[in-house]
Amino acid sequence: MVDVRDAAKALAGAGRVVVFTGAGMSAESGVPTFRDALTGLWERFDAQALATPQAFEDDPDLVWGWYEWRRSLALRVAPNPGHEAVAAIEAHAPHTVVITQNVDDLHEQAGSTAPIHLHGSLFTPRCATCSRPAEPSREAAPEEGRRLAPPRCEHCGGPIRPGVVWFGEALPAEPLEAAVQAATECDVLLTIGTSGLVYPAADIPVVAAKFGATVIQVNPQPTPLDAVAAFNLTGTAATVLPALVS
Ligand code: BV8
Ligand code: ZN
Repeated sequence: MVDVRDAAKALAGAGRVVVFTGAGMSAESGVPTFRDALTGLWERFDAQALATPQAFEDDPDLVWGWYEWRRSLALRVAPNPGHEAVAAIEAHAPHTVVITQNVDDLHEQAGSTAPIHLHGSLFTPRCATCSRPAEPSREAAPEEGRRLAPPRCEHCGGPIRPGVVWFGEALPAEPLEAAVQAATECDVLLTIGTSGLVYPAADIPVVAAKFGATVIQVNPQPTPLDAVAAFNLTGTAATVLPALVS
């Protein structure tokens, strides 16, 4: 594991670090990814087909039920040693910026102070009509794949939707700007557990490399980001990351 030692040296010597994470970061906590463990509902429905405004319009109960099942799962799981290693990196290098594509709160639970959520969160529902923030529902979550009618907005009666960014929706401007800014300024960018296929998020490691950062990738499979990574550490978040920070 010479690479891990050299990557750990590059990381330890970095002034500004960006940690960029995808679904693989939460896999060892028991949260299925989009492309690997296509379990249950995701066998019958392509996650991409469900994560769209069209799907919510066509079948709000199916989409709301799917997200409420995912939220109930996110509430039951715990951060894994990979999330803890990311929080340790932040403690060691105060100028660390964590950017995540994930909609769970496992980085926060592990102690990351203010991760940038490029694709929103399961915990910030809002009205699909007037955009007013809504309280997360107290209704019992459905089992995987069951329909559940979304609650209605107290203010305008519109349907409540998950606070995530769907395919075809623009990313929130502020988080995206902050993420790109951090990518242009960092010395090292760690990309962990992302297939690097969804844009514009997938551009973040590419921007960092273009601005001279050393990119370290942690992933069990090759991805398009192999091309910009100076270190490609083959392995999982919960096993490789603690070795990077020990
Ligand atoms: C937009 C929230 C425009 C919802 C998600 C070019 C430029 C801009 C846009 C596009 C473009 N080309 C195409 C587009 C459209 C589209 C897109 O990128 N499509 C792809 C499929 C080609 N992009 C969009 O629609 C974006 N919006 O561009 O809007 C616009 C502009 C102005 C005005 C109006 C519109 C919005 C995209 C956001 C979609 N929302 N999530 C939800 O969660 O339900 S995306 C979702 O999928 C995730 O957030 C993540 O981003 C993506 C999945 O990727 P990963 O996180 O990488 O996960 P994945 O399962 O794919 O891979 C897991 C990896 O982990 C694997 O490599 C695996 O090997 C590894 N792994 C497994 N186990 C482990 C592990 N690694 C480590 N440890 C382990 N244990
Ligand atoms: Zn409303």
